[in-house]
Amino acid sequence: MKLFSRQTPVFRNCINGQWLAARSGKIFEDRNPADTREIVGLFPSSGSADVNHAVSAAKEAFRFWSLVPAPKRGLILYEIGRALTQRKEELAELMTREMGKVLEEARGDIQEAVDMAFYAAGEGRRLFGDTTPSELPDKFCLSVRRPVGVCAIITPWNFPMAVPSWKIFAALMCGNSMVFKPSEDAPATGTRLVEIMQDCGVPSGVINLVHGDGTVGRALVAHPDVNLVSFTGSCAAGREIAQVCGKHLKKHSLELGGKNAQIVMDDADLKLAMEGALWGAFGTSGQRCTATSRLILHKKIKQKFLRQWIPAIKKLSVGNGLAEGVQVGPIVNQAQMERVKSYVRIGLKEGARLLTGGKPATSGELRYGHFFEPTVFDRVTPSMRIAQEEIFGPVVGVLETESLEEAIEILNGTSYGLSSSIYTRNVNQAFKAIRDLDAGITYVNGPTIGAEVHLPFGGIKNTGNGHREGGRTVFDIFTEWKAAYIDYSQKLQRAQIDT
Ligand code: UN1
Repeated sequence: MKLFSRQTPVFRNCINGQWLAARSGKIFEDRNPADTREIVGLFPSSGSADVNHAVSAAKEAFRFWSLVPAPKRGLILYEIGRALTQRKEELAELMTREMGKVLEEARGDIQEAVDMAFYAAGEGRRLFGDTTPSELPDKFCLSVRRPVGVCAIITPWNFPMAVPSWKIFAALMCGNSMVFKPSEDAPATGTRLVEIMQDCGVPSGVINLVHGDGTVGRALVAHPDVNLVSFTGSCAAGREIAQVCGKHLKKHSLELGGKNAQIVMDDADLKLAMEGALWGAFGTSGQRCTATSRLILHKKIKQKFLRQWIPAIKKLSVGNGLAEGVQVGPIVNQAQMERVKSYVRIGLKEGARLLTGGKPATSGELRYGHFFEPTVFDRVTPSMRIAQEEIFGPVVGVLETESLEEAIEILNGTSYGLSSSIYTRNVNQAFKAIRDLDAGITYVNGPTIGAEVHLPFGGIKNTGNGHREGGRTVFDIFTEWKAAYIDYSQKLQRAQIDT
C-alpha cells in the first residue's frame, strides 16, 4: 500500500468564519494509529493568541445569536442532521483513519451525532419554562431559560463526532456561541463537523475551531470571557479544569472516567451475557468511558462462562478498522499503548491470572500500528489496581461473587460511577440493581456501552461533577434559569410580608 501517494492535507483553525493557520505558524501531525506511516493531516498547533482571537469572535457573535428564536436555531440543526447523514460514509472513513475505531462503529459514531442534531432541533420548540401562581394577588410568575454565553468545548478522540455533538448541538440550540477544541488525536473529524455547520448556515463566530494540545485547553479555561467549560476526558485534566473554574467561579461540566462492570448472575442467559461482555469490553478496543473493564461472575457459572467466552475472544479479528470483518481496531497512540502494557504488568505483579492476550499484536501489517490483543485477567480481587483504575484499552478483569449483594458491593467499590450492567432473568434482582448500583447508567440484560442521546448521560463520584449530558438534562448545562415576576396590582406588594 502506497501511503504517501496523495498530498497530505493541511487543515486550519476556523475563527469568525475564516480558515486560519496558527498565529505562530506551528503545526502538528495527525497519524493513523492502524498504520503510523500514514499522516492523515497537518494541523495548526495553536496558542493563546489564537484562543484570544476565537473567544473575542464568539463573544461578538453571542450578541446576535442569543436573540435568534430557538425554533429558528433548531432549523439549522435539522440541516446539519441531514448533511451528516448524507456524508456518513466519507466521515466514517476519515474517523477510522485518524483514530482507529472499526468502520461500522465509526458509522455509529456519526449516527449518534445525527440523532443528537434531530433531538436538539426538536427541542428548539420545547425550551419550556414554568408558569406558576404568585403568593400575592394580581401578580404573575414564570421561569425562562437564557443562554450562558461563550462556551469552551473540549472533547476527546474516542467519540470524535458523537461527544462534540452532545455538547455543541445543545449549546447551539440554547443560543450560546462556542470555541471548540477537538482532541489532537481526532482533529480532522472535528474540522469536518465545523465545515458542515458552516455550510448549513451557522453564522460566523458562533462556532469557532482552535486546534492544538493542552496549551489551547488551558488558555480557554482561564480566559475571562469564557463563561462555561464543557469537557470530556481524563480525571486528571478534569481536576485541573475544576480548580481553575472554581477559582474564577466559572460554570463547568465535566464528563470523566469510568471503571464499569457487568454482573452475570447464576440465572442469566449465558450466551447473551457472553455476547454482551464481548461487545462491552472489546468494542472500540475498550476505549469508551462506558467500556466494561470488570466482569463480576457468579461463582456457580464462572467456569462455564470462561470456558466458552475465552475461545470467542481468541476468535476476534484484530486489525485495521477499514478492513472488512475486523472487530477490534488499534489503540489510539503510543502513550496509550504504553499505559495498557503497564497495566498488564501491574495485573501480573498483583497476582491476577492472565487467561488470554496481554501483549501487542504485531503480525504482518499490524506491526505498523498500535495493536493490542484482547486481554482477560482472572482471579482479580476488588482492591487490585487493575480492578480500581481506568485502563482505557482491551483489558478486562474477572471477579467472583456468591450473591447479588456482594456483586453490588464489588461493583460499587471504585471511585467511579458511570455505567453498569446486570444479566439476570429475575425481575426482583434486576430492580434491586437499578436501585442500588452506584452509577449514572444501569443496563439490564445489555452491556455497559450503548447509551442513547435522549437519555441523561453521566455518572456519580469521580466520573463527573453532577451534570448530565443527553436527554433534557443537557439543556440545564447550557442555559441559566431566570425567574420573572410581573406585578399588575399597581401597588407595592411585599413578598412574605403583605400576606
Ligand atoms: C464515551 O465513551 O465517552 O454509551 C461515550 C456509549 C456511547 C458513548 C460513549 N454511546 O458507549
